[in-house]
Amino acid sequence: MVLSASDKTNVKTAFSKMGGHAEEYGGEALERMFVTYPQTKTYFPHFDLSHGSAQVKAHGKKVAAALVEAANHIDDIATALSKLSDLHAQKLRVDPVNFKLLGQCFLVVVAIHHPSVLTPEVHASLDKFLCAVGTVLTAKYR
Ligand code: HEG
Repeated sequence: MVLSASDKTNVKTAFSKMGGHAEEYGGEALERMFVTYPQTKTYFPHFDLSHGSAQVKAHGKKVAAALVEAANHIDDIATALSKLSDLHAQKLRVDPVNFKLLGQCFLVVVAIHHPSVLTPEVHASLDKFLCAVGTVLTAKYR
């Protein structure tokens, strides 16, 4: 998954337009993932997954912060998310298909809140970026 120079610019611009909202978008993306793809709930048996759950919001903040970190270090996402990659590989072992599902949900949330940001080009760049993040988080599975 090679991001071109314009992909990198598109991703950084999109996140800057999201501004401080990225954190709540993480929670909204998670809620959509749990409702639309209920099999993803199996990884969170210890969470309250009901609408408006504080745990989902708090987790969404963490996920979004990791995405922002990756966007800020877009030339070396593997290093930026190295610890998170260890955690997903050694402890969480989330099936890689689920990263695609969360990525799609995140795109939908961006589309809802920032329809003018999500041109086809930016959509494609964000999709590549989210795939790259998923690849990093599943790269150390053995
Ligand atoms: Mg993962 C924990 C990021 C996809 C299931 N995830 C975490 C944490 C972060 C994170 C930052 C907290 C780590 C910590 O506490 O140190 N996750 C993250 C990203 C993405 C992702 C950036 C993809 C964009 N995660 C993902 C998916 C699933 C999943 C698709 C399952 C469907 N994550 C998961 C679980 C935990 C984390 C079960 C532990 C939650 C907890 O017990 O607090």
